[in-house]
Amino acid sequence: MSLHRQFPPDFVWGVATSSFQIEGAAFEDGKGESIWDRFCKQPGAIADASNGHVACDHFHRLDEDLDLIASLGVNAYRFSIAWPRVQANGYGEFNPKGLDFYERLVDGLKRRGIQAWATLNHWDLPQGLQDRGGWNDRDTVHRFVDYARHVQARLGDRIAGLTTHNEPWVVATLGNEQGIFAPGIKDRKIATQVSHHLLLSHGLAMQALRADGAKSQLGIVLNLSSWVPATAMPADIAAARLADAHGRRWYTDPLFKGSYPEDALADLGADAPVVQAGDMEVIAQPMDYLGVNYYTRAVMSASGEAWNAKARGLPVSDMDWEIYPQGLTDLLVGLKNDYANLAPVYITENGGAFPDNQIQAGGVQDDDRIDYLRTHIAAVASAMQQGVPMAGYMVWSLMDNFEWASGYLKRFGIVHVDYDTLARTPKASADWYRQFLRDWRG
Ligand code: GBH
Repeated sequence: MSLHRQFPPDFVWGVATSSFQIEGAAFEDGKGESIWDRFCKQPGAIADASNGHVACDHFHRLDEDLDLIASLGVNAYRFSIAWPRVQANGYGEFNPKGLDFYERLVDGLKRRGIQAWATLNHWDLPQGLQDRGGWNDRDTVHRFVDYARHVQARLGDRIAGLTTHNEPWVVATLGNEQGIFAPGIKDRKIATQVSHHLLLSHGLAMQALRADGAKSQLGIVLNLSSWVPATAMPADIAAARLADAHGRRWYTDPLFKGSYPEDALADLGADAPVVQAGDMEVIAQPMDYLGVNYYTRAVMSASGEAWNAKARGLPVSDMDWEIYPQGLTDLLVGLKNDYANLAPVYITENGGAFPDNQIQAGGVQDDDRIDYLRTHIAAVASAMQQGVPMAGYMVWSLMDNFEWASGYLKRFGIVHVDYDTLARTPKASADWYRQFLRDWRG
């Protein structure tokens, strides 16, 4: 059966972006500094020494970008709201002008018949809160709940899906343990406390938003992989299991079972987070959906040696991440097997960075990206056939953008962005996605 026929008529198809990566207008209309604005100033932090001051200038090109999204034929658009735009310091006064922008965005989507999927935290925490300890400080949890309620009060009636956090693992581990992302802290004890506070703020926000009469579907987005051993040796199998505990079950167990995994806790020892009575029950609020971001699998060995897919001649993207669609099916089926109460699942990000060396007279012929998308969408179909409750799929990303520590050097878009002129040009993959969706609609 052809691929598009394998998806039901109510399936949600989208493209995804995030505020810091596309908006620019970093200090306009009262926007405060975010931890990423600050982190970009740290020498060596960003590969091309760039920042988010202009990015794709989406803030000033909203209408053009809305038309672009509509031209793809998607029925959903996933974006994020920059907290420091809505509340400069993350505490104190809210800035109505900040929400004006997102109101124009959701109204523009509504006019075009496209569902709005909004994420409240895609990493750009107000620097004002970081100065008070950031996610390591339990008070930030309550500041987040206030911010979430404020956004819902103004826009909630026009948002189909509201996501508390994007990839808490990245914030905790890359931001606070490895220090390669903002805020650039290298402390495992802090990182685990950060992860706990992110989860707690998710649960408290879910409760508060529902008490306020939420009209949107509420959930969280996790970056998940398929953790597999490099060999059949017991030590490698154990290493893969522990990596799965830290990377996946650390988040999915609290959300669906109300507890942290014992093996990860034992491994953390004194670095385990401080958990107060009642926290775990709050985190385990039933969710309307789980968002999953998938890019690659993770191959683990007991030696700790990194798996170099490229050196092994395996297919990789421009991030050097292995292209492994089967890992997406394995991951999804694993979630269904591990959690009887699993919520409907949306793939909220999937896509690949590919170098821009295929620019031709007519545009960008990114066949490798088309292959990536087609094979991963097929992997979703396969999971669905195996009983995983799949509800949607969103491509990362609508357009080339600020790829965090890689700056503007890595391109994930199905639309090309010329960073001199800021012109947008759909790549062949955008045409492919449009045609795929046309076929699916029938
Ligand atoms: C997502 O992060 C973000 O939500 C999005 O903003 C970003 O632009 C996009 O992906 C592309 O990066 O490091 O070799 O072990 C994804 C972050 C990517 C972190 C895969 C873990 C594992 C590969 N994750 N990564 S490796």
